[in-house]
Amino acid sequence: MEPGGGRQGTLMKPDPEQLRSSLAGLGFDVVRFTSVGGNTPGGAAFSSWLEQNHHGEMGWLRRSEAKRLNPQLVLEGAQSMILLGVNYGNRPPDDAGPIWARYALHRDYHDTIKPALESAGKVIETWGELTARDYRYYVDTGPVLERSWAARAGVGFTGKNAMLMSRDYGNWLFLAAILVRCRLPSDEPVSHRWEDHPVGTLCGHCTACMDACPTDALVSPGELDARRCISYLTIEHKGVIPQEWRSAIGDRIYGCDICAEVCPWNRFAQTAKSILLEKRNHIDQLSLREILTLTPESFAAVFKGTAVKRLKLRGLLRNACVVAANQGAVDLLPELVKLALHPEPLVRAHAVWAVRVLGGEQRIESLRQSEQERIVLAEYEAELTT
Ligand code: B12
Ligand code: SF4
Ligand code: SF4
Repeated sequence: MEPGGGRQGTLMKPDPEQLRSSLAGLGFDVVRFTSVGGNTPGGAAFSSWLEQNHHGEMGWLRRSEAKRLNPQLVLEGAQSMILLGVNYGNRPPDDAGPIWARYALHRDYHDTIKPALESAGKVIETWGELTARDYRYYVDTGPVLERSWAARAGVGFTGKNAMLMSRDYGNWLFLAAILVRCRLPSDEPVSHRWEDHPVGTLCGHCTACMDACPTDALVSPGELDARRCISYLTIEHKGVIPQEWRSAIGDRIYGCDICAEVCPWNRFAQTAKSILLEKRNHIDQLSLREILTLTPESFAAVFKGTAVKRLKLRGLLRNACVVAANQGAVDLLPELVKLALHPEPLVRAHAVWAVRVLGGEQRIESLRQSEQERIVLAEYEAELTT
């Protein structure tokens, strides 16, 4: 029997273009196909990245290494992968307040793209006379090297900033992948040199992203040390932000798009229009004072349905304290002093640091006597380097 179950095995289905247009009709801006045969693109780079501990505390990436390197462990009998893109970026950040990653200004893409993938599954079933066991879809959180497969499928090319860069949409593209147990004709990659030169195929001599990164996290073209990356430090990293990176975080309260924003390829990016996006622009209207005074209730109400909710209030307050210190916001000292009494040690630690950076040390001196938590005491004692 064919891997993947008999009849539907290796047969090329009648009209792949019909499938492509039906999937585009669900709101996907890009629909590309590639074969999953041969070497897994980016596989060696991924293993070497893990070897160097560039993933930091994201242990789930290491745990899923075997699957990421072999789609057959994800869906036995898979023959093709459908790579989908949803264009989301067209709004420069509002310079006045704290800066949010652009993707955070929409309803959580995991929540909006998943139902569309579910519908895509139904389309695939009808189109190919397949069953739900013949495909598997993911957006972001699955064990699939989405950017590398997307490069092979010609969604775009890999920039020196490690982003998947589309000619039509720049890097403002969410990616999703569907593994299928049927053969689809492979679309061409952006450049035939892709296999030899996976990174920076169309970057030329430009190094704008590497030069602009405030923490030098792009340690070589296309290679990012997550432990230094502001996106990792403000979202994925759950503990105390190491002091050495705090000032480089600047105004970035959640995620970072600096290496994306400076990329000249984004000049050609079209305006986002997918029905899968729901703007939540009000988030970037919040002042730092409003953020520093959020309660569990107001946090839940404001960030409901956004990716930020997963950071939790303590993570957001941690980041807000860092931004307040970086902005020299002495007018926010009263709010920060209150946070030095917050029930979460993580918040107290960053509040203590911010108060000290802003010159308000004597205002929290009395709190120090009753402090028991090691991570907070360390902030009272630390030598300030900013
Ligand atoms: C872990 C992760 C992170 C980590 C690590 C990022 C990284 N660069 O590795 C952190 C938290 C830092 C992060 C940050 C961001 N992320 Co992220 N992240 C992921 C996740 C879950 C896995 C990525 C991964 O496996 N990284 C390991 C590296 C080695 O693999 P890679 O970057 O995917 O693949 C590269 C290498 O294989 C390389 N490569 C291939 N061959 C070779 C050969 C050589 C010699 C070299 C050097 C490299 C190389 O090219 C590939 C593309 O860069 C993916 C979703 C997924 N399932 O893939 C989303 C994903 C990559 N993230 C995404 C986004 C949007 C972001 C942010 C923009 C969010 C933000 N605004 O804060 C930033 C961008 C930072 C950046 N410049 O990469 C999108 C990217 C979309 C796109 N157009 O590229 C993805 C695909 C999620 C999605 N479904 O849309 N992310
Ligand atoms: S997201 Fe920000 S910190 Fe991370 S590599 Fe890009 S510019 Fe550097
Ligand atoms: S900024 Fe320049 S080097 Fe970086 S990805 Fe864009 S074109 Fe490539």
